[in-house]
Amino acid sequence: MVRITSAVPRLLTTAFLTLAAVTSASTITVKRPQLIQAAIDAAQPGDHIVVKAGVYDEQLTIKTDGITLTGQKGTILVPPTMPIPPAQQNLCFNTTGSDNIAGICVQGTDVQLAPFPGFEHQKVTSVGRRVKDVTITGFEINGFSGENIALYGAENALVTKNKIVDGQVYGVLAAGCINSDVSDNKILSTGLTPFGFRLIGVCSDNESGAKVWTNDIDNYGIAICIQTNGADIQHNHITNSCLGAFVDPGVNGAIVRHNDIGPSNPACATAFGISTGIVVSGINTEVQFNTIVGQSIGAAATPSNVGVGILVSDTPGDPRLATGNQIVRNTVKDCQLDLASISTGAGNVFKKNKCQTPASLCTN
Ligand SMILES: *[C@@H]1O[C@H](CO)[C@@H](O)[C@H](O)[C@H]1NC(C)=O
Ligand SMILES: CC(=O)N[C@H]1CO[C@H](CO)[C@@H](O)[C@@H]1O
Repeated sequence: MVRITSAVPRLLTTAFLTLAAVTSASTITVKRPQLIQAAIDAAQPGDHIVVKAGVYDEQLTIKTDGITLTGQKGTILVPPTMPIPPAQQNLCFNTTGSDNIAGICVQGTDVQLAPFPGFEHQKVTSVGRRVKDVTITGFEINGFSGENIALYGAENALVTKNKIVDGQVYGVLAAGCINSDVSDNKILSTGLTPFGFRLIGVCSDNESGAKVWTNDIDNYGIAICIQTNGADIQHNHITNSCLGAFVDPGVNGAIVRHNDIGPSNPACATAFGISTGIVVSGINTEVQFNTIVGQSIGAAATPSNVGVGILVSDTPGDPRLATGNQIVRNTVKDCQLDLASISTGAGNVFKKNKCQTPASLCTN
């Protein structure tokens, strides 16, 4: 008896809080030929926008906190057929050069960008206010010229259970964000373009907090680029890439664990010139329990350029050396060279890896 009576007020409180939440946030349904952007513009913080199946040719911009954007099964976002007029260009326009556009741009307020460096993306130099708690789920997003999804100055953004196809430069990019989470997505490129590989599957160039878990990434030049201190990159399944995961110079304390990488795409030999499961150019990276197979650039291999399973490497011309990286308990097989270090940095450790070549790095 005592336990039941004490439980009642708690249940009532829970019910009351649930009702309060329901009345302050509403669900907005979008159905062709309505525009998704119109629903986003009308939404209040915390609203849930549910998009019914259909093909929507729009570029989307989300600036409101707490928006959950859900695509029901069969909801496909493709680029608008007309060029985006300047008045409708969002912050993500041209962040990858070439007047490229993003499919979904989640953008903070007063986000300042560095100039386009000529490759990859414009970096964030400061953010006035981050847009918080935006979730994107259930969509197929297909064929945008820049990023299929770009998060610029977001906090606690979640990109999950989407099918992200043929983003020309990025499948998903998070830049200047805090706690971005890109998990459980299928991110793929359907083939080479006249320019070679589509560039990057997922990149986290955050201020802090970057989680990239359990994605399937196929056929990108670089599957995952890691540019956030402490980034958490786990349980991803990567196939047909030329670089599976790349930890950039200066990035401190990234965790790269339990990823399954390989084999590389045979086209890497000519279209990319390199094939490596994991490149570690950062500091204090934990590379553990990954399985990497079949990194090869075929007959074009030379002693200084072969397919490598895990490579610790400084970046030529960059003074930030790779130091303190731990390459431990990985399984690497069928690569031209399973492990390699060409870094002059101190404290890089190869330990307890299951592999064959070279014996000097594999036997300790
Ligand atoms: C897009 O970016 C490129 C490279 O920074 C620049 O040359 C070009 O003028 C930009 N385009 C527009 C419309 O601003
Ligand atoms: C690794 C890292 O922190 N990269 C960038 C994240 O974003 C901030 C700005 O918001 C940059 O200053 C960092 O260089």
